[in-house]
Amino acid sequence: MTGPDVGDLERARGLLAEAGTICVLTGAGVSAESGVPTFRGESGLWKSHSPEELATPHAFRRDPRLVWEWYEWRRQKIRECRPNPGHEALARLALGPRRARIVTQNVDGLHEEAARTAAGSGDPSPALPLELHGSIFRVRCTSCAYRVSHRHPLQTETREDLPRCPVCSALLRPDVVWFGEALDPEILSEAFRVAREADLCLVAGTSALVHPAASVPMATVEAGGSMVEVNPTDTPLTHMARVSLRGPSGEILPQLLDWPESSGT
Ligand code: BV8
Ligand code: ZN
Repeated sequence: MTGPDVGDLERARGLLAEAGTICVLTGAGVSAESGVPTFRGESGLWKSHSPEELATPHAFRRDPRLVWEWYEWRRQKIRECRPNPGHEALARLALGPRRARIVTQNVDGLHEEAARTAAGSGDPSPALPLELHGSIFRVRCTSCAYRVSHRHPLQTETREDLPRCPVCSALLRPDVVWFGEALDPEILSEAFRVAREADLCLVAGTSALVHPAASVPMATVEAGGSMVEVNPTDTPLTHMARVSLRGPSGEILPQLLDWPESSGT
């Protein structure tokens, strides 16, 4: 994978340097270099499983054991993954002097881990992402309001193994947003507010196929801002981007963000 065009990198750095506020939208591609499988593309998760079959309320109603088996398989893979230099560069940007918010479609928790590491004993909250699609390491009750962080391994061999709510004993489910489910309205409106107020939307590692997430960067452009994209391939957003940097985000984001002018230092 060759690196981005140097001229494009310079132009992107210039756009970052002059941006007062920055909105970042990330997708599964930002976690690819950490070893977390993406959804689409060559080694994508959807290659062996169709999203309709697993990431829908209907699938869970029909076969909760199969859906939990798939999520626990992903949780197991993600537990072994660490943030990569792309997550770390974004955390430094969001903790730095610039006003930058991270909005993510990812459910893997790697932005949060990078934020806590970058913050050290400081406050990580400016770099904690808005998680549009929830978290694979949180579960919630299918019947009452019970919701809790949940990282340890789950047995999924039989239906009796599946986790149940300690309050009402209904089945617990992964606290992620499935296809056909509404996103959390407060998180979604906050994400669009951040995008509208941003001078620049930095879009990294997303195929921009899933809505309403893929519409977030459009809100920046429609409000008069600009867009910079980081992705090895073209996406439906490429035509709206001032610059589209072709390459892996783990390499490009540090080159783009750890640059004196663009980080505002
Ligand atoms: C809703 C669950 C309404 C958690 C996910 C027709 C047209 C438009 C929309 C629709 C439509 N039909 C149906 C819809 C709506 C549907 C949708 O958008 N479908 C799409 C597929 C057409 N959306 C929904 O259902 C949403 N809800 O609309 O509700 C509603 C309203 C009110 C009341 C009731 C209902 C819910 C969407 C959320 C679905 N949940 N995941 C989980 O299991 O993980 S989506 C899933 O895809 C993930 O969350 C992921 O975040 C998301 C997007 O994928 P990407 O992150 O972009 O990843 P992908 O693999 O696709 O691409 C990776 C990219 O990285 C590629 O571009 C690749 O080139 C790049 N890359 C690879 N390596 C690198 C890299 N980039 C940088 N560096 C690298 N090294
Ligand atoms: Zn309950």
